[in-house]
Amino acid sequence: MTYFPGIETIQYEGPSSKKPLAFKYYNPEEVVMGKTMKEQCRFAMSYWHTFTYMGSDQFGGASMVRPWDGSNDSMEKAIERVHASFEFMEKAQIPFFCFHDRDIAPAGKDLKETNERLDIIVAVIKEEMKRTGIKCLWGTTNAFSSEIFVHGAGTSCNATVFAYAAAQIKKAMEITKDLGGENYVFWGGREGYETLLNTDTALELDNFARLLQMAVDYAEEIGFTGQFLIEPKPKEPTKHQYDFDTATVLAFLRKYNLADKFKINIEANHATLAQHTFQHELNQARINGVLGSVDANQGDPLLGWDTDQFPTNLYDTTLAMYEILMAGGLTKGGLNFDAKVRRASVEVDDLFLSYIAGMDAFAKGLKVAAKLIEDRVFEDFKANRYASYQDGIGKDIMEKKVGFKELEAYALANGTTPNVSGRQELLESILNQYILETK
Ligand code: XUL
Ligand code: CO
Repeated sequence: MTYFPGIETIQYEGPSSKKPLAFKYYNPEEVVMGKTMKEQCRFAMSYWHTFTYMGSDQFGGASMVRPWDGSNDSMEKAIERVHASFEFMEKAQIPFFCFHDRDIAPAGKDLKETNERLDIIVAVIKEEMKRTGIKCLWGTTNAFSSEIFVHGAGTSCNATVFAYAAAQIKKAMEITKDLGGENYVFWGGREGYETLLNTDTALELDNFARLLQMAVDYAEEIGFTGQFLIEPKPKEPTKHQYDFDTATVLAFLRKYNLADKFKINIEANHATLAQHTFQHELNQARINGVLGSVDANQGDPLLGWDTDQFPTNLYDTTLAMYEILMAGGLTKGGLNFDAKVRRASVEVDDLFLSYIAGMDAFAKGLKVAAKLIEDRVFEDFKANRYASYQDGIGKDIMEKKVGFKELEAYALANGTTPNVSGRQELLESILNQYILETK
């Protein structure tokens, strides 16, 4: 049985290839900065957008008919999806996948049946992982779609819903461990509020921290060694999400003594919803030592919501890979395409074409970023820009040898030296040159 007849494994053909179903820049075995592109990029497929999304949007229902969704039995359909998804990943050369519990198996009549269904599907996934060598980058819980989470999950005003969310996370952690998942993600789907008129933010945040501490304790108990990640997002579905951005999440983790247990999963479209650039969020995670993983996608500057488009903007992929390489690489993380084809891209091969577009854009970004770093383009410029802290009064400031009184005496005696140009436009044109010239 094949779900993608006529599509062979996607091969690297190089930048001059005109074949749509071929990689132009992603050459898995090519070495860039000491590792193969496959090792550097650690691409992952998002199970939900790729195998459960049918093209619906805020204004209309499904627009796609998928060959693996033929059965009327929801469990049979779930099993077919597993087979289709592994055939897809094999053919698209995607080495990892990410999933929510509810993506892989339909909910049953109660939690017990739901968990039994998960066990059945996990067994099928494990067989396919063994057959193909494809791995699990991360698992997570969908504690936002069900109507029981109208007030949130860990931040619900309803303690029985808190308990249910905890039970769901417990099971999702167990199956993620069973599948060898390298990380476990918390995206606070409805952990936020619509109005402060009915919300006890102090209690909700304390409870959210309690939930995360329980996850940490349970991981220790069952020997789950994957990295915990929090995925910030400022809004949507709630008006204000508690995990607004990296800086907010860091302040939260530090307040509740969870900072050494969690890293951040940065999503490009979430960064821009927070009025940051993708690079800003990656940079803040990097300088704080918490860059865990990446949800690779892009938003649309003219739309105010999370459009989850496949990433094709080379400036963004270059500057993202720059931050990632400067952080020492992805280590346990990966580039998960938390992205979906457009509603009108209704054909099955659009899935391949969109992943190829994203993988090529990041592969090119990786090569450009590596060259920029090798040539120390920004590093040397920055070293020179901040040189005044290398000696004299600057060095005294850095070494905490002076306070206000000494600095006042210095300013009275010396004034300031003239400022020199920040050369922004020069640097932007050098970046263009590297993007255009890097082969
Ligand atoms: C939602 C989002 C999620 C998380 C996992 O915007 O990005 O799919 O990545 O729950
Ligand atoms: Co995401």
